[in-house]
Amino acid sequence: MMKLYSGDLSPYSARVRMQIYAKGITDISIERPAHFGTPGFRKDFPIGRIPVLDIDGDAMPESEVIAEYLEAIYPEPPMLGATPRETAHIRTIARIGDVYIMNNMFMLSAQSRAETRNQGIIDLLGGQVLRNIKALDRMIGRDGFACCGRLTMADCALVPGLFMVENVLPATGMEDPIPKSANVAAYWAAIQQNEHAARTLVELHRGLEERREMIRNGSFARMMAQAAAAMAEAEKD
Ligand SMILES: N[C@@H](CCC(=O)N[C@@H](CS)C(=O)NCC(=O)O)C(=O)O
Repeated sequence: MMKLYSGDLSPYSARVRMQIYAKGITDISIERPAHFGTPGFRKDFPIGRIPVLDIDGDAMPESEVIAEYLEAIYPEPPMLGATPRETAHIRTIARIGDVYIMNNMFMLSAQSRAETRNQGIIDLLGGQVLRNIKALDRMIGRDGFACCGRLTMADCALVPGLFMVENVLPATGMEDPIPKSANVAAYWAAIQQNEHAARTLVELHRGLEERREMIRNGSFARMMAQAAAAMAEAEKD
């Protein structure tokens, strides 16, 4: 049985989970790796990030690569296009979700802690998010889906990206740009009604609540300090 190493709050993992739900795939178990964030995890998986798809011990990293692989081996229902042009369009919007929104939001997420905030990082990465939401506003579908009038891999990448924009960007002191981008706002309201998006969003919100509680009770800072010390020790070898 294949395993997806995943975490509730990981937007990249959420992208793959949403695709798994939308395809009705039931023979992939989804689990949080117990040693995630430790030197052992990096030893097993050189990139050291989730998601990872474990295919009988053969580890495949990178959400986009996993998504394309799953599309190839579970082609129904199709989440790419009916024509090469449609597929290119879906991949373009998915890249906006991944490269232009999620990547910047993931790097920004550490800036939500006021004590260690660096305004230069917020201005740089947050500025990119604002620019990219404006671009998305001109490109996004107007019928409740990212494109092509049905759920595609583009929606799977946008849903976790927009979740991060709505829920994490304000914690860095920046205003959420979604309400001011009419087409993105309409899409965001509509896609949250989709059952697969809604299920993924419940998990993302659960992960965010857990993380915020860990920040409040100090266990997140302790965990990060332990992880940094263990990594430094492992790198001496
Ligand atoms: N480009 C990667 C990014 C994956 C990624 O950054 N995952 C985060 C969780 S959302 C992670 O594992 N971070 C651990 C770390 O930065 O050490 C993908 O698309 O899968």
